[in-house]
Formats: sequence, C-alpha cells, structure tokens
Amino acid sequence: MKVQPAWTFPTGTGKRGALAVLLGLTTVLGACSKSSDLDDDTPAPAKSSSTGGGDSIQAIAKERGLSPDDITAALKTYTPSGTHDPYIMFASGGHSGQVFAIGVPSMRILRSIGVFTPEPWQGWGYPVEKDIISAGDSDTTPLTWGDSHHPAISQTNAEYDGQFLFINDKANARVAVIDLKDWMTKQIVKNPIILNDHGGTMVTPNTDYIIEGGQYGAPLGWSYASIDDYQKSYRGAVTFWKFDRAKGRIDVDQSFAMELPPYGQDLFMSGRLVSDGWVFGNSFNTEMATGGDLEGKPPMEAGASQRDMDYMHIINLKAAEADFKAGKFEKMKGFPVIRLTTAIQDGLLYFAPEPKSPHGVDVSPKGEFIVASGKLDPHVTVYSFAKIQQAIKDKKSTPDVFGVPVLDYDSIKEAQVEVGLGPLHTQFDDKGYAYTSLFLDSMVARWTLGGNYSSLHPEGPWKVVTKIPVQYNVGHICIPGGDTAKPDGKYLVSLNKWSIDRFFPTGPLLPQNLQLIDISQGGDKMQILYDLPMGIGEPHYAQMISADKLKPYTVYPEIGWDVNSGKVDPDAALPGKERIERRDGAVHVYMTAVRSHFRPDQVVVNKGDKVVWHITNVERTQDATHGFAISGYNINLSIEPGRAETFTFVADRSGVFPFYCTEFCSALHLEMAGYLLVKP
Ligand code: RUQ
Ligand code: CUA
Repeated sequence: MKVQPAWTFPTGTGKRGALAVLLGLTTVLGACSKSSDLDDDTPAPAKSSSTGGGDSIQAIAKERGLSPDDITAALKTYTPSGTHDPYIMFASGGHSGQVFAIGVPSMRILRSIGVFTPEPWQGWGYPVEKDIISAGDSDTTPLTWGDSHHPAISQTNAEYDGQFLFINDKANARVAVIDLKDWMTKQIVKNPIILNDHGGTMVTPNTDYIIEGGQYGAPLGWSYASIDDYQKSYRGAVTFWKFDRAKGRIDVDQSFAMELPPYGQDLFMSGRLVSDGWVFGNSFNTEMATGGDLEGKPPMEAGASQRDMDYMHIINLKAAEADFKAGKFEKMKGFPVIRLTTAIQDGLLYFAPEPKSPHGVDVSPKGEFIVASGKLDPHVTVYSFAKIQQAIKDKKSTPDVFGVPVLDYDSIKEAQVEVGLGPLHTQFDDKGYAYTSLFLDSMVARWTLGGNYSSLHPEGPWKVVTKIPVQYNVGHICIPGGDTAKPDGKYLVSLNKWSIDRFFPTGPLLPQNLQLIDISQGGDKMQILYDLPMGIGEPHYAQMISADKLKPYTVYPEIGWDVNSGKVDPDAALPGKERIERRDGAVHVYMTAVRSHFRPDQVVVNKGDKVVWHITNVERTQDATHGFAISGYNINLSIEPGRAETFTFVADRSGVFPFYCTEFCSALHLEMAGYLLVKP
C-alpha cells in the first residue's frame, strides 16, 4: 500500500516559502541553515539569509512524503547526537521479566535492566545473581522468568524521588527492588501466601509500603482445596511490603498481608494527600466463577462478567498497620495475615459497587477522587473520597456474602464520564485533565476533572474534551508523574498491545507499539509524535520521571565495590594483591581486570576442586566495562568500573578453558584473555 502525503505544496509561493509559512519556521530555518541549491524546480524566492535553508527541508519532505505534522513531530522528538533526553521512562518488560529504560522524547532505548530473567549482556544470573533471581523459587521448581507488570518509582511526599524502582512478577507473585544508583536489581521477595499477583507494585506516598495485590483466587499458602469449595476455601489477598529506605531493601519482618474474598483482585492504588493512609483496589470476579467449560459450565470469562457491579476495595491501611503491630493476625507459612473477619470487625475493609468488570483504579493528583474503569462499561466512575468517608461514618452500607460492608453507590459516586469503549487506565496532567485509555476504541480520551479542578475548565467538569486514535489496542498510558501529586503534562506514552500494520512484519510475532503523544496544549490538541516498536518484551505499564531527578553512579564509588552490600567488599581482589591460594578446601582466585589484561592470566586447578573466584574491575574511567566469560562453564559477568564480584563453581570437567573479556573495551580487547587449566 502506498501512502499518499497528506499535504501537497501550494502553488505560486514557492515551496520553500510555503513550507516556512506552514511550519511557522522562518526564523528557525534562517537561524540554522546555509543557503541551499537543491533540486527545487520552482523559482525560489530571493535567497536571503532568513529563509536560505528552506529548499533542503522542503526537498526532503517532498521526497519522503512528509506532511507538516510529520515535520513538527520530527522536530519535537529529534534529539541530536550527544544531547540527552529530559525524561526517562521505565517500562516493564512483561513476560520478558525485565525492565526497559527509554529516553523521552527521543524514544531511544537506553537500557534493559535484568530482573526476573537471566540476561547475558549484563551477566545477570550467570552465575552471580542466581541467588537473587532464585529467591522466589517455588519449593521444587527453579524460576528463570517472570511476568513483570507495574513499575513504581519510589516517592517522597507523593512525588517521584528517583531513588528506587519496584516491579512485580505477576506469574509468581514476586516483588523486586531496583536501586536507581546503579540500575541493578537488589532484592526479589516471594509472596509466601499467593501464587500470582497483578495489583503491584504501587507505593504509598513516602514509600513506606509497596502494595502487592493478588489476582486469581486460590487457597492461601499454596495449599490444595477442591475448586467446588471456591467460596469456602479460596481467597484473595493484598500484601503490604514494608520498605526500609536506608537499607534499600524490603523488610520482610515488618510486612503483612490482608485476606480478601476470592473476587479476582486486580489493580491497586495508594491514596495520597487527603486520602493518604487509604488504599483502593479493584476486583473483576465477584461472581466467583471458576470455569469448567468441559463440564458445560460457563467458561471463565463469561462466568466472571455476569453481574452489573463488581467491588472496589477500600482499605484503611493506617488501621491495618495498627492491627498488625498489635498482633491481630495469624501466621500463614510464617507470614502474618490479617484475617478477613478481623478486617471486617475493625473497619479495615469496605467495598464500593463499580460497574462492569473493572480494571484500572486511579487516584486524582490531590487524592480527592478515585477513578474506576469498567472494561465492559463505556463510562469511568469517579468516587469522592470525602463521600466515602461520610458513608462509612453514616454506616450507609449492606454486607456482601462475606460480611464486608458494601457502601451505597449513589452516596459515594461523584460523577460518571462516558469516555468510550473498553476504558482501562487513567492518568492525570498538570492542567486538570484526566486521560483514559480505551482498549476497544483504540483511543485515548482526554476529559476534565471537576471539584477543585473545575475552574481550570471552560468546558465544564467531567466532560470529554477530545479523543486521539492510537495504533492499536492501548493498555496503560504514562504521563510523567501521572500517578503522583505533581503530574507534568508534556507527554503521554500510549502502550499499545497490537501493532499490526505499523512496522515491517517481523514474522508472526510482532513488536508492541509505544506511541509518544504531545499533550502539552490543552483543549482538543494532541499529536502523535513517534512510534517505538518494542521487540524485546511486552511492556504493560511505565512510569516516566524528569531526568534531573535521577542521580546514577557513573562509576562505582570505590575499587572493590560490592554491588549488593553497597560498600567495598573486604575480600575483593585488589591491584597489586592478585594471587591464587588454596585454603579451606577451595582454590581462591584474586583477579583484577584493566585494559587490556586479566591478572593472573593463568589459573591452574585440579579436577573436582571447588573454585572461589574474585574479580575486580579496577578502572576509574566511565564506561570502561569489562566482561568475563569462561568457555564451557556457563560463566559470564559484566564488571563495571570499580565493581568486585565473587563466583563459585566446581571444576568438574578437566581440560583447557579459555577465559576472555566480552566487552570490546580497547584495541587489545581480543588479547584480554587467559586460561583456566583443569588438570585431570
Ligand atoms: S494491567 S494485564 Cu496493568 Cu491493564 Cu496488567
Ligand atoms: Cu576488557 Cu575487552
């Protein structure tokens, strides 16, 4: 299919003049270009220095079939070599198990971060971080992948602080902590009572807790119960992982869970400012459908979408924390769980009816509204936190089958906004607009918030202002700070699930399409600027932060740095002290790496020896990373400047095994090698 340029040159004015007029670019062109002499066959206006470069842009635009909109989009995203992006977006990798960092607006992929899946380029899991990855192993099965879904940047006072990044693994109910000083995963915790999660990770406004909601109802603690006993024996849960910021780790001993009905909990979101201390979550299977299609029962998805209303979960986290500290919990697999009966009795849990198979639950910047999207309802429903509090006080509720108070819908509803088909997720900007992704419509709707935001809108409150088509099947959307008290309304990224005709078909498996949209102007103006094909994973959600809030190391602070403890390893290999010694029944190798050699470059052991190998990159130069690989032993490390690593293996195969540096680090990179000799 040939694409026609949407725009042709007006006649009579000369292409260059027309282009400049259309783009309003006269001064830009004049300021940065020399006079041109390109293949323009219309008489050019007088060659003055103010319009001198127009011909070349015009010729390129013509040749490439670019419209004025294309050209403005290019100008808004082009990031000249050597300049940096003002925003960094962290996107989950879906079932690749990783996280991707992307510069915005250039949409250049800057890095992947190994999390739940071993990743050879970073040496992630070969063999050093195996213990971190395997922290979530189920009793018998080693895990080598995850389904990363929702990244969360740590917050201070309900704003991103750029210190840590958290992410969940839906497949195995794990939560990972990434330190944004070196962009490395430091910890993975496995939820001991649930097998999968979805409503994670979201953080409370000062990152006291990382929230992890479960998803599919199951007997808690990985136990067995007949599916016929679903209502009696199956449960949902939400877990509050306590974060110790000073240590940069989750403090498992201060963490707890709350038992919930088996309603298919979905996303969770923390309240903030006026709703600080409260947490909101969705559910989509209050029908408690269990499938059984072979037995003639309704299939899962039909069974789970029969009722008009499901329940938004409203949790008083402050009160739950007090109950936990008062010991009002039971231990399950050694993990504290506040039982459902306690949650009901102590007023920790309320429900709000929400139409129909809801998915996203999002809190407005100042925390006063909660927006729920029903996938099968063309509206988003907006609840007022103040009204929720009033209804709780007035006991305007009736119990559900488990006894959880269901608040009166009409008393707590603030508004319903008809946004379109398949609403999923909502983000907010700095101009009082909300944006909701529409999966079925393949659009993003911009609508006005009411309440305190009303004065910002001549259009009136709770009104759709415009919708922009995206390509195609959008899931999450991401605005810098779009889920914080301080959103920044310049860009929106639409994380589309299908890309169909957008790129050259890469076989039957196509990339995802992340589309960058300019939302800097209000009203009905939104413009798609760029398509980023993501061919290395399936991002679900992303969070974007102003780059100046990130303060990463350029090299590790000192030579011999242990990336896990965050200080110098007392047993690190150091320059001048390289050696091989036998002690405690093992061979200890102390090796340094520097351009362009390893010292020692010969290591001789006996077959069957246990080898403890310490290696330190002693470089102080930024980007002087060395790799380290031993052929035949599946050993592969990335050692950034200053970093010290230790790995252990049994030399169970005799032979001669070259080791070499895998990063093209210097002119003599190929010579950066040596031999491991294992004597029979
Ligand atoms: S969600 S399917 Cu975040 Cu829309 Cu996971
Ligand atoms: Cu070091 Cu190549």
